[in-house]
Formats: sequence, C-alpha cells, structure tokens
Amino acid sequence: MADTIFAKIIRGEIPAQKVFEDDAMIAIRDVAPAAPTHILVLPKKPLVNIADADESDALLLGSMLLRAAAIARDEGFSESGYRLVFNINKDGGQSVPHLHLHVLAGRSLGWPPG
Ligand code: DGP
Repeated sequence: MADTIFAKIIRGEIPAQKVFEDDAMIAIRDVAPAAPTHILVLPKKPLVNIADADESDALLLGSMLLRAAAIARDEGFSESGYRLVFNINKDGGQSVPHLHLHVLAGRSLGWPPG
C-alpha cells in the first residue's frame, strides 16, 4: 500500500488538529472543511477503504462509527444532526487512499449529494 498523507499524520510526521486518539484510530479536523464542523476518523491500520476491509476488521469499523457518535456528543451536534460518509474509489470521490470516515455537521446538509 502506498504511503499517504494520512499515514504521515498518524506517524506524527505531518501536523494535524487531533480531536481523539487511541491505539486503533485518530480523529482530526479536515484541512478543507466541507461544513462548519468536518472531522475525519482514521484507523491506524492502513486499509485503503471499506472495500479493502474484511471480517477481521469488523470490530475496528464498528469502533470508528461509535467514536464518530461520541465525537458528535462531545462537540454538541448530536441532537441537531450530522452526516457520516465513507467515500470509496473514483466514483465515490475518494482522494486519499487510506480509509477515513467523514463526520460533517453545523449546517443543514443537502441530499442527494453532488
Ligand atoms: P476523500 O475525498 O473522501 O478522500 O477525503 C479526503 C479528505 O482529507 C478531504 O476532505 C481533505 C482532507 N485532507 C487532505 N489532506 C489533508 C491533510 O493534510 N490534513 C487534513 N487534516 N486533512 C486533509
């Protein structure tokens, strides 16, 4: 798997605004926010995307979703609402080939996405 900007952030080689870290994942503020609050939850394991995951990653993926919900509560937008997004490969709009969960909040989000 190619080295990515997120792998460098996880290794601490590139700075990022961290909102959470444990042994399995980090959560950082997106450098180009698409909403007033835009956080990325990244596993430390170098999976390319959800299509690259298998049964052995089930606990990790569930933990990422629960972490996003905990961040929403901590940051105060759980009640007003938010969106969780995985962009996957070219048509999904994925630009960084390291699995990441977008947490978007702070305005009314349109549907369907562009
Ligand atoms: P995606 O298009 O789904 O692969 O999302 C990648 C996101 O990563 C995009 O919203 C911009 C963000 N991003 C790219 N480079 C950096 C970086 O160096 N630092 C941070 N914090 N976010 C980044």
